[in-house]
Amino acid sequence: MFIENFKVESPNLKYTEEGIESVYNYETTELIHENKNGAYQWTVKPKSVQYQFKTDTKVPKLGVMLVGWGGNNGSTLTGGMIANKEGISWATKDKVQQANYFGSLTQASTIRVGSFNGEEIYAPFKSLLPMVNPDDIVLGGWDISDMNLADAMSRARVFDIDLQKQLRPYMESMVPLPGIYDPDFIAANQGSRANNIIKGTKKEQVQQIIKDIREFKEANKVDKVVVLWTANTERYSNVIVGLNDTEESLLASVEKNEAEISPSTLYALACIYENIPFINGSPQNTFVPGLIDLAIKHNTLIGGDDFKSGQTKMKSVLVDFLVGAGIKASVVPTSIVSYNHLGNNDGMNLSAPQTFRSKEISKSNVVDDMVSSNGILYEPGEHPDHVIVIKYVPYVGDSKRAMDEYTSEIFMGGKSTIVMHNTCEDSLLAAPIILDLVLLAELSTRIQLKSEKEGKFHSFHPVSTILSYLTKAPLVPPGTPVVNALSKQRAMLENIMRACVGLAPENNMILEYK
Ligand code: NAI
Ligand code: DG6
Repeated sequence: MFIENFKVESPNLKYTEEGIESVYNYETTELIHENKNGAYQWTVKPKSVQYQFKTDTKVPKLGVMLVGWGGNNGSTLTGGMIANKEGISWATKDKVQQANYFGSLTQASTIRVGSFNGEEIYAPFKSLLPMVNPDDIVLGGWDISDMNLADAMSRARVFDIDLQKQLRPYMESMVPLPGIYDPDFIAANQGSRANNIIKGTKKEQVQQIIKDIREFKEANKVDKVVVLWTANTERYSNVIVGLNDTEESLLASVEKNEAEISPSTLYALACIYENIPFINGSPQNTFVPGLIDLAIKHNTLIGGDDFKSGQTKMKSVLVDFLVGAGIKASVVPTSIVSYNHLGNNDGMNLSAPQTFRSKEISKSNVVDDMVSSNGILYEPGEHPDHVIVIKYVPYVGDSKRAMDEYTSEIFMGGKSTIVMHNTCEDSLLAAPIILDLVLLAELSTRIQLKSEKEGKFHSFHPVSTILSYLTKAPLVPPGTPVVNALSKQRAMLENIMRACVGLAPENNMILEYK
């Protein structure tokens, strides 16, 4: 059964003028590792740590600035949000279609709140904590192409034509601000659309981005801004001692106008100075070590990398299932081949070897945690063969074809091969993820926590791990384990939000019926 909303009543929870305060017992383990006569012995001790959470429930008026606003993702998200807000419906050859947010964790998924009269009760994910309503978001951003959002939507060829016609009047006046363009970081084939460019040195470009954010905030009277990179995939920046390896070297390099500082790093730098959350939806290493240092110092949220939209999402479910199924009647993936072809501008940009390499890296590392979790199936250091292929085929436009083959070893040396083929518009997968990223980033800046050992409340670590469900290569603070398995990523996010309202993690034990 589905309920729209609920209120938690608990001695561990207090509703105050400012928000919600909860006390939460974090049940975890302590591991002890001893070398006894040359053999390692592990001891696991249950451990309970008390945490307090404080969530500011005042939902701000939010501005979202997209880098690459006029791209397929940017124009699709913009059109989708307008269609939802205005309640637009349109005729397709099958039916009259209503706008929706399918694919968005926050807007279209549910959480289990308990059992009632033998029935499981579910509520919207977004009912857990107060979140910004997408209808109230003000969108803006930058693009190196000056095309207005209505024309950009037509160029993208994602929406049905009847919907495009209805959206056009809302989007014609939306024009991206000039962006930072450096042809060295993206494919040469992007040069022809770069007609909307911020001139000047790198330092001046950062100053211009800061000015743009301030003016956007002022003009739209928004309380907060989140910036998200959905621009072209860049090549990796070289990380070099003395160039960008520390905060000091990075800032000095910007002063010196060093060529190796990428546009995405410059946008992020501007955001960190302004204490504006910055999310990287592409695979490149925007967050060079010096930038991470700076974000930590300024306590500004950064999150990334690369939207986890389709093929990789599936992979982080399937490989988790395969490896989690164990030995005997189980399967062991020994090779994964992910091929895809697409014909949008993203595909064209990725046809250059340097930008493809960024994507290859983010698409390849996604099974590491699952593989290393099972020493019965894999020797230490052993990995499945994992090959990524991306081809640019203009004819298919945004409708990406993704083909995957998973070959596994099953019981007694048998082989099992699973083949998947997916056809769908890439931007329709990415747009709801962008929305989730900005909503969750904003929410997480309103949460404070402290453990029983800490005297003062503090925000989450600025390198935001709770966004990892939405990213292919989750950026984590130094020394933090990377979790790629989709169900674990979702559980982490949901359970942290439950803790904020004094609810225990979802344990799926259903003991009341045992
Ligand atoms: P797109 O090529 O249609 O849009 C990118 C936009 O960024 C273009 O309009 C371009 O002019 C603009 N741009 C390039 N460099 C810029 C800069 N320095 N400053 C401002 N604007 C700049 O690409 P699309 O399909 O929208 O994808 C965007 C990014 O998202 C790509 O990096 C892609 O790899 C990534 N991505 C997309 C996924 C999807 O499912 N659609 C999933 C995962 C990642
Ligand atoms: C080709 O792979 C283009 C890319 O931008 C992908 O569409 C994107 O990274 C999709 O990610 P996923 O989650 O489907 O692997």
